[in-house]
Amino acid sequence: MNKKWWKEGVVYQIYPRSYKDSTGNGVGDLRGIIEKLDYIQSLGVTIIWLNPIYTSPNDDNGYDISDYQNIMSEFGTMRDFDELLSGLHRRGIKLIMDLVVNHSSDEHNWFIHSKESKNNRYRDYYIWKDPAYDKTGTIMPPNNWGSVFGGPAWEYDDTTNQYFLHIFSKKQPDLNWDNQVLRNEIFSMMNWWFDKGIDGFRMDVINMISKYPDFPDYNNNIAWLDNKTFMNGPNLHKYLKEMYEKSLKKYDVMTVGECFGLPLEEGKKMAGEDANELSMVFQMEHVDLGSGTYGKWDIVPWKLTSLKDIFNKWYVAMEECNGWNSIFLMNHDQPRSVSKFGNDKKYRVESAKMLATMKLTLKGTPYIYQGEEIGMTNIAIDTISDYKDLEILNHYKEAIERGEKHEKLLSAYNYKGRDNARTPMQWDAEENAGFTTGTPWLKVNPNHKEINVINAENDANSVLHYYRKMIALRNANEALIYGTFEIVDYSNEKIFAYFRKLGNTVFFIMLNFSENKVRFTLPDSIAHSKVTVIISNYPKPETMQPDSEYELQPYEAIVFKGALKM
Ligand code: ISL
Repeated sequence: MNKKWWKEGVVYQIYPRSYKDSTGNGVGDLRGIIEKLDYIQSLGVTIIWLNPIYTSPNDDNGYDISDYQNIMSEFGTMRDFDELLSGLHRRGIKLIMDLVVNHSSDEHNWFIHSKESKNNRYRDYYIWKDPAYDKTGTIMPPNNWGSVFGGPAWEYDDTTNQYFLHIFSKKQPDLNWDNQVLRNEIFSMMNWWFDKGIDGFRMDVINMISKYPDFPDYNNNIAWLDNKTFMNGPNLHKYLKEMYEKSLKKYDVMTVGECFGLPLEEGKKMAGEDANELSMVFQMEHVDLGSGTYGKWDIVPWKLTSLKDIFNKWYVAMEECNGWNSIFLMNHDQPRSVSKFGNDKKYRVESAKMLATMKLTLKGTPYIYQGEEIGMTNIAIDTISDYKDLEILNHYKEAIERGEKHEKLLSAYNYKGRDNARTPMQWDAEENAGFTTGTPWLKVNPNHKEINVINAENDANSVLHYYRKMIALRNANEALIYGTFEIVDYSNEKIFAYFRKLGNTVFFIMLNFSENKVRFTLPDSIAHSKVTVIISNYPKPETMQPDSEYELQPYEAIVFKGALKM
């Protein structure tokens, strides 16, 4: 397996709207990020992923782009961007941008022209279809696909009497990747950013760019699960290879493709070492744990063994193709990791550190989402108008019409809603958490009085200091990057324990995912050996000679390294 900077790096994801507002208009911006560059560097991270900062009417917070080569005015100017990029590079930090090319905004010039007539040169940049008709002759969308954000995935346009496809909101029409001219426009736009000096792209819903050509109806109404419609279509790999040839190959860059509903085999074809497609993918199976048969808002308990299964099968798959994984527990679309996978009440600090230990010791590039490094939690919202996410707002409207109960819906949103991740970054205990001097665009979590960067800096036992140590540990140990991964006591529902091995170096990691004390039988190679305790979230001696059994404290994480009898 080849060594690469992006395998050895640690990524910090910044959601600019919620990071730091430098103007007082309540919206985070590029100059706000520039103010925080020293803080970012102090974490030890080496790569930043910025959520979309391009010109956008913000129907979906920048995931609806109207100009791919300009900066959203709320966020600043291209000069601010250039300053941010050079400020990062000066500090030895790379920058990857969000590439949102499954769809554009309906306010993009391409779409404005595309709508005008059936035979203009932009018509075929988007997916237009004739209406279908039911038995009574009533006009119907071309098929039964629903939009991820509610309602049908087709919008009728009476200028030309056709429907256009929008898998997301109707202000996010899907681009037609079957059109070579459109593809070339996208590749040259990518090259323009690479020539400016950026270091890669995170690619939004990239496995949706190739649709099944006959646009078949779903077999069921759970879109993500149906693989023969708009995901993983027949030309996916052809288009990604073309992107590689016409753009990626010319630069030393990193790419990560966001892929819902991605079969392992497809993932291998994308991220394998010789695939000539992407550096890695975000498979989403583990963040989907806790969703029932009816989808995201159907909340069911999740099991530790399922989490192990997912990490393990993607580990094995990537070993088979010499590929590389991404390791993340949340992003801007997911609830806070400590609220979902840890315990944000009694054991917030312990469990946030335990999750940090896992993220930085699994095999793959780790991603930290802003605020995760101080153990930020979900927010409790009890008024629907305090939510700003269109996914929640659209779902609420439809669900209430169907007769679902307000309380049940709010509790689902409080647990899983995307706004949990998007509340402003908590810098201090002051009003608005030091995020803005104005009115924040989304509520600040009231727990910022306790959970904030200043408090964390001043507390030697904080999640923040622990993150710094974990990042430094991973950066300094090749075995934690390139070493093999081997789970011990697989069926244990409370403890996730595993080896990382490279050459003579062995790490043994034990993570307690429960609020109980748990006795764990150590593998023979560890029991009765003299081992170094590299790090733990509880006070521990520097070396130990553990018995055959080790008792873990609630949410304990402990990493042994040592002269082990292998
Ligand atoms: O969880 C989801 C499905 O219910 C969505 O939030 C999912 O994350 C999304 O559909 C795919 O994500 C990406 O594309 C979207 C954008 O809204 C997300 O923020 C982005 O990460 C459309 O561009």
